[in-house]
Amino acid sequence: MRSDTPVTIHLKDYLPPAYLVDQVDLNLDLHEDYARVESRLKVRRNPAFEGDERAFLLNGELLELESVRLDDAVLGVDAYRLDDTSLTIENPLEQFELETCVLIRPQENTALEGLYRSGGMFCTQCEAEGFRRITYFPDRPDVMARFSTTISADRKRYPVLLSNGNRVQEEELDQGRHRVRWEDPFPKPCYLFALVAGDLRFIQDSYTTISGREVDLRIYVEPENIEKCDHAVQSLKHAMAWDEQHYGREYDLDIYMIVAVNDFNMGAMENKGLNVFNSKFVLARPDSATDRDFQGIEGVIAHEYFHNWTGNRITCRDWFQLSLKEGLTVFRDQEFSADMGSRGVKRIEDVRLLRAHQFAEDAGPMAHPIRPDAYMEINNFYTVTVYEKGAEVVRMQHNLLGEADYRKATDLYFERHDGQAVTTEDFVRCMEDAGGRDLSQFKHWYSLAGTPELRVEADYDVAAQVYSLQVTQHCPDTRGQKSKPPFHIPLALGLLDEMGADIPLQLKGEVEPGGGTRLLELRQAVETFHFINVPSRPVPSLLRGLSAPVKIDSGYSDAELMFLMAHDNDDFNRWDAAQTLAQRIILQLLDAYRAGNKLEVPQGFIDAFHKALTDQQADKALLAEVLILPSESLLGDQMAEVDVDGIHIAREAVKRQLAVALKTSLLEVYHANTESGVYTIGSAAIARRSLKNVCLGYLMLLDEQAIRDLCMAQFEASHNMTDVMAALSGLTNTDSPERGAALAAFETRWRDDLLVMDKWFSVQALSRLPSTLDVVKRLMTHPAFSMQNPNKVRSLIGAFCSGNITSFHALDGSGYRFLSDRVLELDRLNPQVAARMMRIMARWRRYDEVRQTLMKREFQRVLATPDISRDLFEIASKSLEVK
Ligand code: B3K
Ligand code: ZN
Repeated sequence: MRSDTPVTIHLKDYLPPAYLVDQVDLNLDLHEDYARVESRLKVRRNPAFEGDERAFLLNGELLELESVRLDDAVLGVDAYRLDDTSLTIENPLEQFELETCVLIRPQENTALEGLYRSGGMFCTQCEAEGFRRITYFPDRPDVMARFSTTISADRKRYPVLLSNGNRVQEEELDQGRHRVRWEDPFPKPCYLFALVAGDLRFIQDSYTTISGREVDLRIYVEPENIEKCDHAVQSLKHAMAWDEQHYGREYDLDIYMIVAVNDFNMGAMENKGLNVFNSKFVLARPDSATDRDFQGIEGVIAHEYFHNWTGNRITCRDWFQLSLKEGLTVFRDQEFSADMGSRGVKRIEDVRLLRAHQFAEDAGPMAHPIRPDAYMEINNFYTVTVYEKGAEVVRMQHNLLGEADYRKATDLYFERHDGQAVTTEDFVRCMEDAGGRDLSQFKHWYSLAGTPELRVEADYDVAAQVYSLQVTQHCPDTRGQKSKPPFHIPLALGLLDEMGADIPLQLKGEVEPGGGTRLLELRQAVETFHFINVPSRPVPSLLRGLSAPVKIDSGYSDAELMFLMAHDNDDFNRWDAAQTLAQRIILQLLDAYRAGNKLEVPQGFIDAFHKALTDQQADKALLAEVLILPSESLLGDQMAEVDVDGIHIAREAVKRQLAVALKTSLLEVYHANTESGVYTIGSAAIARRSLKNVCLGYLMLLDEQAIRDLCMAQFEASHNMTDVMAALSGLTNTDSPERGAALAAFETRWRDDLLVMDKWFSVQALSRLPSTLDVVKRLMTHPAFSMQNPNKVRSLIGAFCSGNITSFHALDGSGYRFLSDRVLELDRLNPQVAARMMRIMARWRRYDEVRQTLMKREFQRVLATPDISRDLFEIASKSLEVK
């Protein structure tokens, strides 16, 4: 057990800082076994602070304090207070300069927070509270200061020394060392500080902003990766242009740098002028990266770039406001990606993620509003809720205001709050002011957790030609929040006539009909809408584009779903109808399986799939999405108690029967979309590859030698990683000689490429074959694996525990034991990653009693372990809390 319970921080206790810092001058001296950090702060009392507090508190962790000087006089030990997490200057003047000197040990930092080593380089990660591991500082985002950073290090080992802003000075020192000084003209919170030192190469490009300023763009990587940066730099230029066009935002420094590092806790970090990236989101070449990787890079590069305005120029007042920058920036990157590729597919992917992970989080013990009101460890709140639901909440405001007013509102936001640290309330106020709307009820979306549920009942009056929809909303109770008030929900819908065309919509009381899609605004628990002049009973297309992050029970018949699947002019809803139908069929088969009956897929469903597959006019990208059945975890979410094995059996049965029935068409579509000629990553080519590979996935279930040969041929002939991985993954699920041959060939070809080896680990961890856990354990001893590298942990252990549902949930509890063993091991090295892994079991109450007991036991064991981190404690204890 931990000897103490970590403190909970509450939003309601927020107080502005008692002191502000105007200027920070840092001096970092990097050595092989330590670094010395001198800091000089210009501090003044905050005029806006009204409390009595006179002390100046600086956070600091794992620092060895060497000296403190106040206005150039050395402070004796009785003039300040020091403990494990802070340094307090008791009663300073209204204005003063404080100098501290500390020693830190980047080489021993395996938590990858603060200053640490990754391979041969030094790098930093400060968000959320890593800066306090570099020096003493009021580490909170509402303290914004100007920074200068002077770095000195050995010239040979670390020829490249980088920090935020502009390089202003460089000099040679004795003993082969050199020194570089950087100045960042923009005040920023310390979480945006960054430093990199290493033997790096860079590719250089430039971008001319809309007002004609030239920006130097550089991507720094280890020498062997210099050929893999083109896509990243192109993506950056696209993002810069997009932000000028869509938000009127221009870049503000003369240089923009991105550095790729191998050891990184998350995707990337938006430090001012110096983004640090997980190399996974920078490096790509067609032979080493899949289409998804290319898209991921484009999206993450854009996301971090967009933060320059939404996050850096305007930042968060406190960490409860995290969604202010993350929700908004995710919405921005989603729209950017939609414009770069296929809008329909992008929305489908985003909604898949939202439903699979965010809805699940919202229904479990870790449920929290997008603006949480309490936390123990803020790193545990970089969640799908804050990010993805946060983006949905911005999207709803965008849709409620409409494009033009939304733009006015964001213009106002940038004008009103530039240079400030603000709250989500401030953001919504701009939406209200510019849009002329009252969003007070809408704000429940920020403060209440849980996924609202809509129930729709329709009635058609033939004589009056009136179609009525009664919509009931309800939000389930979540941790600490019961009986919630109704939400303000935008509900986009259309009504289809018997030909499948949209009926022009006219609500009772309106003089003229409007367009085919209408955004209704729900505000009450139960509301009825009457559409007039509806000539015959329509089929409603509800919640088009998922216009709100809610669940909906539309009461469709199978026939209506098939009709929508074939005719709805909303791409998203066509896909959604297919998903709902597939889900229904799989759950029906599951019932049959439990009742001991034969598992038979209804012919109507097979016909609907056949029709979709052979439709010559079909959009290939969308078709590929339609053919992917709902995931096992999503199906589990629909059940009162998750039936792990039953779901797997029913879903596989549907897939196999589709493959048998549609074999000829699947093969035709496969061949018709097999590329000949030059590889490109344009949308059309991506669509062809994904359609072809979905077909291959079905065909491989047939367990036929001819198909395996086809798959092996694709594996061997392909020059692009998308096709290679699709083939490898198909083969890895078979118990065949080709399996071993392909895995071995892949390993030989890629053993020196860290990122590609991640794929090799994952594909094996996800294999459907029995005894996969043993394989995973063996792979942990592979030379390319390391517990200290988060990408490796995620691609092997994470993939197995969260993606290999049947093996992980094995009834002997071996999967659970494996996870908690790894979590405890990791917690000593990297608490952030350990806590994230532990979340995989957070929804243990959803399973049968046997599994519940086994999982609960693991949580208890984790909690009983001495000195677990605050990160892990919070997840484990909240997961166990009585509901
Ligand atoms: N802002 C960072 C995430 C920091 C996570 C700290 N635990 C990346 C991003 O969202 O852009
Ligand atoms: Zn972000």
